[in-house]
Amino acid sequence: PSGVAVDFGGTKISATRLVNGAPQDSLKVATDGTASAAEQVAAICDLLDQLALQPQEVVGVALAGRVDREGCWHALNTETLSDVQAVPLRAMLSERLARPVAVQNDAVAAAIGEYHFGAGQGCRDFAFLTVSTGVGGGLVLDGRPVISARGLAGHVGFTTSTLGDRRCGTGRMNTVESRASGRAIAHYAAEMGQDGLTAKDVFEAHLAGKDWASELIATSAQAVAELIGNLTSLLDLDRVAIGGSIGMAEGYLDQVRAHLAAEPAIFRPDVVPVALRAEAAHVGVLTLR
Ligand code: ADP
Ligand code: BMX
Repeated sequence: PSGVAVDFGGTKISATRLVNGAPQDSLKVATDGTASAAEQVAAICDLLDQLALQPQEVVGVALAGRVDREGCWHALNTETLSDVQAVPLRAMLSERLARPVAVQNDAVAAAIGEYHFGAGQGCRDFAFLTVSTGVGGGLVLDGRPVISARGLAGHVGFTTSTLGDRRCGTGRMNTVESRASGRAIAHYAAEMGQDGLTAKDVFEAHLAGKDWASELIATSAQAVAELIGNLTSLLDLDRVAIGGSIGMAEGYLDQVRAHLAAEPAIFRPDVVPVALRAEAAHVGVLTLR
């Protein structure tokens, strides 16, 4: 696909111009989770302005949070985005940019991108999981993306985990996200007395051989493996691709596979790395339209 795509995550917002799937210009800024809805929309427009849209250029925006059938954007985890509720993003962007704009959840978009151009090619029942600020998911079943009217379908990070012991920022108890996400890793690190660290810092400490950090990363990977077993039981997946900065970090996928190996064979799909890396959601949101 070609066009300009935005990927609005809980930690960073990226914008890329793709020409026949190849990234050309690229920009990235940090997300301000406490900014007002108007400021979040302004941040998206600012990146698009910097990329100087051509008159006929296609635009797509993938975002953390659910996107409903009307193109309205709502955060589920309000610790990640505190002021994003019922933001009529598709209408606002279409008017401002004077063209139709595709708007979709980031993990759903990435699932579509991977299914057509990446690690999901050639399979029928596919899931993409992102282990990043949150734990997101997108499903392609029998070759069709699963997209619901309220935009909640695919939010597999909000199913529960046997490893859970607290609430996540949606208010739901014991979710996979509450245990496995970047926010969760930072939370449990602070609880262990390692204050002010990001999940990236914890991951680096793990790679440097710190046991407390390795324990947190292993628990995250175990929760993700349990999630994959649960999803396979429910949906009979052929393959699961894992992305996000934690999901793509060194050795993480192997840890997920190692935990999954404890499951009976029928609950073990192929688990593979995201092929389009950080471009998966960009590619997917431009494939949607
Ligand atoms: P977003 O959630 O904005 O889509 P990412 O996929 O980069 O963005 O995920 C952000 C989370 O990943 C944060 O918790 C951050 O601390 C963590 N992170 C970023 N880079 C790395 C890395 N190289 N290794 C491990 N964790 C990382
Ligand atoms: C959360 C949720 C999902 C999102 C996922 C990954 C919010 C703000 N986000 O589960 O909609 O797809 O995180 O998002 O409710 P990321 O921020 O980790 O990229």
